[in-house]
Amino acid sequence: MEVEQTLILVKPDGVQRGLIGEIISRYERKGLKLIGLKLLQFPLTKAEELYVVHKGQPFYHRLIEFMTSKPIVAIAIEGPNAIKLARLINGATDPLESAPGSIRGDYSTDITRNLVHASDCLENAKRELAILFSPEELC
Ligand code: FUP
Repeated sequence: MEVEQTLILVKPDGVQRGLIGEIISRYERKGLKLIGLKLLQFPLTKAEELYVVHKGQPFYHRLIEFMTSKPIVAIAIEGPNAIKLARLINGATDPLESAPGSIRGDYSTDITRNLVHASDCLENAKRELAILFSPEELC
């Protein structure tokens, strides 16, 4: 059982729809620990850094525009197998595959406006946490 840290983002649609509390409670009630939390307007350069692997994809510009359009909430989470667990709690990217009970499965029908982001592996979790949090911002 690996204790891991991962990055979660509540995307602009989650903030605008008033779902911050509902979303955070999903990770908390699972037993994952919040070690960093902030509301911010996502700077363009940081959004591009986060989604660098998607550069060139047909949805890339739409995604960057969406992520920088309104405030987001960045959350650092820690716990056993936190990376995989956070992605299970979020649900699949495709709205036709996100299971009821997951955040996307319960609240979203759209592949871009899908409420949440979570890092997909240890390497990306480290890289993405460093984009959103300085070491002293993590408790
Ligand atoms: P996920 O890991 O579930 O957040 O999904 P991906 O890393 O595959 O995609 C990152 C983001 O790109 C998604 F959250 C939304 C966006 N995206 C689209 O807008 N259209 C697509 O066809 C695929 C992804």
